[in-house]
Amino acid sequence: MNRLNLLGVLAAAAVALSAGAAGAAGAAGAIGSVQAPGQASAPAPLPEYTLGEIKSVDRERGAVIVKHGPIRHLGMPDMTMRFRLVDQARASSLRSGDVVRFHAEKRNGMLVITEVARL
Ligand SMILES: [Cu+2]
Repeated sequence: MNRLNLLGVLAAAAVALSAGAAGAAGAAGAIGSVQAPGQASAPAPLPEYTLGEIKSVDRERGAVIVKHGPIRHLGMPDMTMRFRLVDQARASSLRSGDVVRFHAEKRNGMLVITEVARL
């Protein structure tokens, strides 16, 4: 299996996982109606994860270049691009060639990675 096929399989698995988690959260919400006063009634939306491969790491600036799959919530097709890491020290634990699952979002007009895990 080549690397692109692997990313495709991982992407499908991530979608299945997030769908399962959302389903479980929905079911728990319907059954467990006990809530502490003052708590928000709606569960926080689950972050959407994207699969990618680290192409290079900029430790000085806490940024990475990632070849990533489509990111629906950002309206982005698959591409290779640079992201800043919110936790810039995290760059030191990432290596070129790592396959990762990450969450990206726009903060102050800049695209950043808020969470990243090696697979
Ligand atoms: Cu992109």
